[in-house]
Amino acid sequence: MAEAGGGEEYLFKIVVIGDSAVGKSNLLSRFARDEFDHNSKATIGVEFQTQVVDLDAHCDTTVARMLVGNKCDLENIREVSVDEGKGLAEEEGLFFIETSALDSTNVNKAFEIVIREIYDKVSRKILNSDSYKAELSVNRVSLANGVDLSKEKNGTLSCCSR
Ligand SMILES: Nc1nc2c(ncn2[C@@H]2O[C@H](COP(=O)(O)OP(=O)(O)OP(=O)(O)O)[C@@H](O)[C@H]2O)c(=O)[nH]1
Ligand SMILES: [Mg+2]
Repeated sequence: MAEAGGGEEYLFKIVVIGDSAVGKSNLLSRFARDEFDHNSKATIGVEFQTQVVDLDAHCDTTVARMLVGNKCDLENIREVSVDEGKGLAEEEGLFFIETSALDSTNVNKAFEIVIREIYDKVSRKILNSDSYKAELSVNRVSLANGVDLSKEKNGTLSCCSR
């Protein structure tokens, strides 16, 4: 977690899987580069794209799963209703969202929900970890052992100031 531009940097890996031609590559390219390809070729193997995202808020497993219904711009030839999609997602315990890589509907939102969920889970895990708790109690001991506690009131010495 390096400091960059005043914030912390995390690396999240997102795997997009689904039937052929549902729009996985275009969802990624819309998110990472704001590009859409009407004639995109079938992906052979795996493709990688990266994007930097700002998280402005804090966030037991460190995996988040989401069911994405892409091509929601094609309302006139819709085969799966929103309710059907939601129902399936609920059964599987997944977030659900409909997107369009073509007109950009919900593309950023879909990725942001997944990233935020992972971030929340990681943060909770760290806060609950024994090593983090141990570190807190060590700090408390050292504060009680002779450090000028008045500094703590000024906010220059506290467990949360790091
Ligand atoms: N109307 C519409 N077309 C889309 C959308 N997303 C992708 N497409 C089109 O659907 C076709 C397949 O898109 P891809 O992104 O290549 O699909 P894919 O899931 O990566 O396919 P594979 O690599 O074969 O697994 C292309 O012709 C895209 O232009 C969308 O949101 N709306
Ligand atoms: Mg593809």
